Amino acid sequence: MKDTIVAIATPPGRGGVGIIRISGPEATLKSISLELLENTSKNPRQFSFEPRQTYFRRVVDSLNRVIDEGLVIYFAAPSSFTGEHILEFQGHGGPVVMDAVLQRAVQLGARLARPGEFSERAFLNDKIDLVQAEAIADLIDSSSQQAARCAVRSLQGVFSKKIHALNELLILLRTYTEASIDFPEEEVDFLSNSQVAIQLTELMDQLALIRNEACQGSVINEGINVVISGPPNAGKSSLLNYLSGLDSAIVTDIPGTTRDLLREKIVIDGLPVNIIDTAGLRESDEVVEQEGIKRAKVALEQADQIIFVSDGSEDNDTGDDQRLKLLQELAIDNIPMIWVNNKLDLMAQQKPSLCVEKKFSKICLSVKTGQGIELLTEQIKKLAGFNEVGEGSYTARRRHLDALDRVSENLQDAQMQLQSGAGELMAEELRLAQQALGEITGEFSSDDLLGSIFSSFCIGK
Ligand SMILES: Nc1nc2c(ncn2[C@@H]2O[C@H](COP(=O)(O)OP(=O)(O)O)[C@@H](O)[C@H]2O)c(=O)[nH]1
Ligand SMILES: [Mg+2]
Repeated sequence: MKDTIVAIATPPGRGGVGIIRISGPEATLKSISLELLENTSKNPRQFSFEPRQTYFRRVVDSLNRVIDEGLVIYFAAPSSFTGEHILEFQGHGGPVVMDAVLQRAVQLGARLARPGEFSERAFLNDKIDLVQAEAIADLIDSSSQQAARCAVRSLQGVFSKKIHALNELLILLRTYTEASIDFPEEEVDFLSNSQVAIQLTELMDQLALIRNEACQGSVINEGINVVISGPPNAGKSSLLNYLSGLDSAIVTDIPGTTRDLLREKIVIDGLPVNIIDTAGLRESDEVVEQEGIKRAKVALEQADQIIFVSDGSEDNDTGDDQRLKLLQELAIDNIPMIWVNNKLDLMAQQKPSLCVEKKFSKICLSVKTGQGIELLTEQIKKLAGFNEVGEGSYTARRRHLDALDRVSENLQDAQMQLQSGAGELMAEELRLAQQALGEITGEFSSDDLLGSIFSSFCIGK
């Protein structure tokens, strides 16, 4: 039998109301509640709460001294969030009083819940699937209105439904394929049946569509990492400060001011962006600066986009070749790059401009006056493939994209096997595809995966 868990569900600190949640098997939950709450009924050993009704009760300690008073709500299994019996106590939201109620529940036999354990139980009891469980955490963590709206839609099952529809198509194809392998005497020669090829193509088209939507969803949910790099004194830290609207980075005219990586989270029209400012790249004998440059290079490799900032006012035109050379040294395959030619206010030609080249786009702007900054933010959105969030959008995670990519690989291999007439090998690829698809909703999932997902949740959820 499972144990009974308890946690404070409201955030730490002072608040008007604090909520304690207890979930577990009927017998233990009831016995804990009987001791925890002051008894008011005529028959003191009777658990008398009707499900989903509110009751005003006092929480008492072992000597019957009142710890707190508030509302009690009981949810009977399976009609509760976890699918188990749940008792919620809404008391006063002070850290000391909440902790006292929590400790009393533990004293009576409940165990402190691990982070995400309520959601994990909801998942294990089939109340929600894994995508929905993740959406709960994403909703709580969402950094913009758009992200929150998308997370709610995932929570309501919009994403899961699409995965299920894909799974249905896959099952149909597998049933047919496996049947013709298992019953060769029926002589259903499925390999030469063009219907199979058509179904497979349809499946791959659907998958590509969902992959695209999920990609948007993951960008909205997890944001992108934009790393600012370039030579010293170009205005990198000034750019971080400007974009974040904060004075986080130290700005001086002394080259080599920034050493540590500085991170700020901003939201550009609903797109969450982690901006990382780095030490200017140059040869240096100084140990601290060398370490800063080393860290800058590591950050660059993990970037989703790189902003290369240069001082465009330095030797105006002749300097451009040198700057371009530095940019090319910095470029990393498959990471989009924006060249910000800064200090437009000091240049002869003072109009902001955007010029899209094959390997990068070049924007002339001034961080000091703010001229041309919107060209940069627009370009960041564009490179992230970020469109306005539509009514059907939902959040996804990188984990889901990885799984969808594996499904796609399996289907491509299946197509190849089909073309070369290897029925059994095709069937095996389809099986693997279904398994990868099942990892998304949690139908097939290892304990390690579940552990890593739920442990990142907050306590009490
Ligand atoms: N005139 C002008 N000066 C700027 C501009 N952006 C930054 N600066 C100045 O350039 C110097 C170096 O800036 P900083 O942000 O520390 O550069 P970093 O070394 O690349 O981080 C500072 O004195 C800034 O005030 C700009 O657009 N125009
Ligand atoms: Mg700096």
